Formats: sequence, C-alpha cells, structure tokens
Amino acid sequence: MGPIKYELIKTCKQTGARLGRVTTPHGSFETPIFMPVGTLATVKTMSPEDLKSMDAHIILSNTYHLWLRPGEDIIEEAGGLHRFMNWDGSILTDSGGFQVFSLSDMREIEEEGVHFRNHLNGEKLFLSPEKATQIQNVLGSDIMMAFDECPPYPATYDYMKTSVERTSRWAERCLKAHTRSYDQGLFGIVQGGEFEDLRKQSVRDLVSLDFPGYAIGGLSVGEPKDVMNRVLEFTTPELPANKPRYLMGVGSPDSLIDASIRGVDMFDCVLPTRIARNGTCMTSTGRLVVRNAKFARDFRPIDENCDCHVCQNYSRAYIRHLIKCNETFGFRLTTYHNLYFLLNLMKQVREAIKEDRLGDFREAFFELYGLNKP
Ligand code: PRF
Ligand code: ZN
Repeated sequence: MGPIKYELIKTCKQTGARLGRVTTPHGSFETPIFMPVGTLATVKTMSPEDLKSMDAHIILSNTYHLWLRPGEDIIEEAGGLHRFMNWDGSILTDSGGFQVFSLSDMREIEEEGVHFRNHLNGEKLFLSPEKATQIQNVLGSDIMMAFDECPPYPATYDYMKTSVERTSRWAERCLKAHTRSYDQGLFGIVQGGEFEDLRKQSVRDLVSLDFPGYAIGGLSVGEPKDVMNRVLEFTTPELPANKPRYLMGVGSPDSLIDASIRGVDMFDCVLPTRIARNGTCMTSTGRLVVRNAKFARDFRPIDENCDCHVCQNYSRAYIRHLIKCNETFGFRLTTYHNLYFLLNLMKQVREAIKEDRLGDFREAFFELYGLNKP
C-alpha cells in the first residue's frame, strides 16, 4: 500500500457522483474536494490558520514557481515545503508542465524535455520529467504530478496524438525518477484534448503504469463547457474506480458540480483567489462585484446566505471602501469569503451525494446562481 489511499464510500443514485475519502501522510479528507491554490508557498493573503478555520485540508503549490524562487534547495534546508510554509495539512504540487506552457515564451519541446525562458528574467531554462520529479521529491509534497504537455485548444488531431504519446513516455520517466514512493504519491495526467480515442489511449497508457491517482489535464483551456462535459463523460469511466481523479485548473461553481456528477473527486483553480483580489465575490446568487459604486452604502454582508466569518462581521460598503483604497485587508476579506464559498459548496455536494440528491441540489443551485437563464 502506497502513501495515498482512496476509499470509495458511495455513489449518488441520482447522478453517479462519487463520495470518497483520500488519505495522505498529512491527513484525510472527503471528496469531491476543492484545493485552494498556493502557487508561491502561500495562498495569497491567507494564513495557514485562516485555511484551517475554513476547513481546507489540502492545498496546491507549484514546482515551477518554487524552483525559480526561492529555489528548492532553500525549501529542503527548511525541512520541506510543509515546514517552510507552516502548513501541516496535505499539499499537492503541480509539475511545472502547465506553467511552462502558460507563462513562458520561446519554449521548445523535444523528447528529452522543454527548453524555455524564465518568465521573470528571461534566463534560459530546461525542465524534464526527471527534473520536475526530483524538485517535487525535494519539496516533499504529499501528491506530486507527472510532467506533461498541456497542448493549446484547439490543436490538430496529429499534434495531439504526438503530444499524448510523449506525455505517456514522460509519465513513465517520472515514475522511474521518483525516489520517495514511500511517502509521496505521484499522479499521472491524462491528456488528449477533445479526441475520444486519444483520451482513451492516454488513460490506457497511464493505467498500465499503475499510478495511485489520475489527473485529467488539458481542459478549461478555452473550450466550450459542453466539450469539457463530453470529454469527462468518455474519460472518467475508463479510469480505475478505486483511485482518485483530479480535474486540473477547474473552479467555477457550475463546473465543480457538473464535473463531480461526471465522477471527478478533486479540483483546484486560481479563480476564487484571483477574482477576490480584483473585488469580485462568488455568492449563492451569482457573482457580486463588490467594488461597484452601487455598494457604497450597502451595509449587508457579501452573501446573505453565507455563514463565513467575513459575512458575519463585515459589510459590502466597508469591503468596497478597502478595495477602492487598495487596502490589503480588503483582499483578505474577499479571498476568505470566496474560498469559504467554494469549500462550503463542495461540502454541500458531498452531503447531497450521501443522500442521493445531487441532481436536485444542482437544479436548486443553478436556479439561484442564475445559471438557468438563457
Ligand atoms: N497539466 C498540468 N497542470 C495543469 C493543467 C494540465 O493540463 C491544467 C489544465 N487546465 C491546469 N493545470 N500539469
Ligand atoms: Zn461569506
């Protein structure tokens, strides 16, 4: 038995969504779950105590960013990423594959790895499956990700086929390079874009390597929502039922629900934290741009249906004022609320799965959130 365990507790009779439990060396949590993003070893503006108080159990961090700054050697000296950032919950690190493709220009992909330029200073860099694995071994995350290529959308079938096959070869190299399989689990990443046969080939390749969990990458890269739903519908049934599935980079409330219904267990996204810092909140009745002038004298909470610490104590008018003045406390308040909102949404999804009523929950949530309007 490896360091990452998954127990399937039940499936929702109404939708087929999975209620499960993942256990890592740093704790245990029920799924489906949302993972706040802490790219640079901090969930921007939040302390680990804040994250604990909103019942976050696992956060995501980025190999690419920590490799560049402060460098994995410094984190190793600190005793690993958990100790460095004082977070004793679970940590998942992305491999850098996606970040290289989304942040840097002048990249050149070859069989060995990817040549690209540091997005901070233009310096030439090279990342390979072995290097990405070695850095993650040093960081000591509970869940590491294989080094993959996330192709752009749309991509041609021929490009995607070449890419998927290389990503499978890279996944095998990551496994070979992995030196801490006793306390770190390495997940494979399914690619293949919108092409059913390539997704299935990718799943077959990765499943034959027997990872303790599987991510679905290459989605939420600009494709329409129905494409994502269709890809999930033909991909998740191919994955082993006794391993967790993680949909990378997806965090809009409707997609969290719709992907849970299609058998996904784990999610991460910068969306709640990023929009918070620009004055936008997620609420039970849809998005609320709290920096708008119309909230100047609105002394109600961000979300009247939210029981988070922010909504119990601070008004829209106050938060708007802080954000208009660029006061950092304003960003803390909107970030806290948004993360609480998504974590709480997932808690409600889990409760609904337990009671076989996720379909009804989806209907009611979409209605109130304003997603049923044409
Ligand atoms: N691969 C990796 N990280 C990712 C993605 C991917 O395809 C995505 C796609 N939405 C987000 N983060 N390694
Ligand atoms: Zn709130």
